[in-house]
Amino acid sequence: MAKQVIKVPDLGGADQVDVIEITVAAGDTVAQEDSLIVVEGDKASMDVPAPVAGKILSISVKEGDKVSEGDVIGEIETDVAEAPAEEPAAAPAQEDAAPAAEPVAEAPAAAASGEPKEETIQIPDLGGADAVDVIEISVQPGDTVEEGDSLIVVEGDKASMDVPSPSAGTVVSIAVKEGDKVSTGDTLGVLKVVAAGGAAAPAAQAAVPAAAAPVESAPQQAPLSVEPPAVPQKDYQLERNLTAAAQVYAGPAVRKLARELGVTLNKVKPTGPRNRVSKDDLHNYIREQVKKAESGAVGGGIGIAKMPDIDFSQFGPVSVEPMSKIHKITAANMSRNWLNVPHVTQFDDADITELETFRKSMKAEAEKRGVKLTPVPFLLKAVAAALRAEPSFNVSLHNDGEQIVRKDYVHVGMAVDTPKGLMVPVIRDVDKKGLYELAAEATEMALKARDGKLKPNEMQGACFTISSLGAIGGTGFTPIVNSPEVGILGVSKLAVKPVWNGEDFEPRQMLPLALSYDHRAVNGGDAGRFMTYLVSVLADVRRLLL
Ligand code: CAO
Repeated sequence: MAKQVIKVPDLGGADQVDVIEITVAAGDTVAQEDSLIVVEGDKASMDVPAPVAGKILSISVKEGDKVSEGDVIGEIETDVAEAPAEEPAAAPAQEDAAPAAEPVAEAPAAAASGEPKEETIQIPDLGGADAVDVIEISVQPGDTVEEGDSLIVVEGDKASMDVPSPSAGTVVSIAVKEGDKVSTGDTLGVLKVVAAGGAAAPAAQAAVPAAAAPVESAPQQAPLSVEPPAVPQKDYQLERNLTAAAQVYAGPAVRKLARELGVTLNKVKPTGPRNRVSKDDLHNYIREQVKKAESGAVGGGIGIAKMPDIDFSQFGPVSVEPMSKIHKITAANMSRNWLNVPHVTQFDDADITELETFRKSMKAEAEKRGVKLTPVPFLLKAVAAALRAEPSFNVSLHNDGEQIVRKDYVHVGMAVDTPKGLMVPVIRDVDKKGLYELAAEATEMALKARDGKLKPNEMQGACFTISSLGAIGGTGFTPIVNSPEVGILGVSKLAVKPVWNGEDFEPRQMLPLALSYDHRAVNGGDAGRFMTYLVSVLADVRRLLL
């Protein structure tokens, strides 16, 4: 075991950078290259990595301190013998960081005339890092930039950095996008440079020494994948015109963690120096979100407070019994659908006087065939016809929120009230089946549901649901859409009502209907047409033959 002093490595020419985050504490065990602290200069932030694996004995800097190359930041206990102070502790092979003198921006040879000149901008020397991620695009075509203004922000394993404009000018094009991987020499874009009397040539090269500085002075300790450029001559930061995302200040380790956790950084409240988002801020944000989720307060900002726990026995005698599995599933589905689906319910009464006359006339024949002809098979058939006539209801919203799924089959769910709870068996290809067949199938499915004999696939794949409370009673109710379906028909008890026929009030048998729909998928006009068609078919079932 040997103690080793940890020092700030080569900062690529930057001096007096801020310590913005301490990522370890005394006693922590770290692997070589693990981040110990995060420092930030004017143009870039970077992790200071552990030079060797070991146990942290102390960290002698704190957030807000200023440090320079060679400053001691702590001590580590390691199995590796400490290198002599003058020798690089872990001098990396620098083959990949060699091209110190190689120009990375084309010098505008003809710009001396003072005429605007289009200049290709290339990714500068990245201090040995290769294929780094473009994490932010700070400008867009047409933007005017000063020399040194950030064009894009890139991030490697250990640091993020701005890629500065080599000259003042107008951005003509940017050839990369967020998420791209870039390496030194890759084309970044095109800049129109206005040079006054030949001044543009040195200006265009200005970024080269700045970005190449770390290469010229090879890292003394553990190598950094991306080195920050040299501290600029003036405070370009003030002039930067960054996008909202780019205005969030965070170290690379925090950015990486945020990406891994899927957190949008500009939602996190920063408490670090210079309004920087720290790891603690990120953790606090996530803790808050989890707390909200557990209290049921999430879901598009609905902010519903959790129900209080109530001891009902204080009000009178009670008994507590477990909910059936079906009841629990129904409860979860109802909440999900109620909260996720913007519901609209449209009402109408269908005049089924003729349908009832016909149904009653067919009842005896149906019984001979062993089926019970209630209004439900007629409703199934009429709904199937309406789904074909108004296919706007025969859809589902794709989960990506970008697409709509149109169905070329007509399967209809039928809500069945069972002692164990609500079940919804599905009758397939309703549009292709006759009334007797539908009556038989509806009865069979209802019996199976009540006997708990439905198979999972017999409750899947519906395009639409019918919930009939007609045999029970009521004048109307608003059913909840059974998502991913987008419509449900609630049927109430048939009632004889006086209907004006133009000359007189006539007693007609009116069936109250309530059509609930998902307004994300279906518009009021579609619903109006669907309902009108449905009512017309129920009023005159001969239309089903058309
Ligand atoms: N108005 C008046 N009478 C009606 C009617 C209506 N809208 N619908 C059915 N009826 C009559 C039937 O004609 C039958 O009368 P007869 O025996 O004289 O012919 C009687 O009511 C009983 O019908 P049924 O219940 O045996 O059969 P059905 O086809 O009407 O219904 C089913 C089948 C499975 C839909 C029904 O039994 C059921 O479970 N309904 C409840 C659905 C439910 O719970 N929905 C709520 C979901 S949200 O919580």
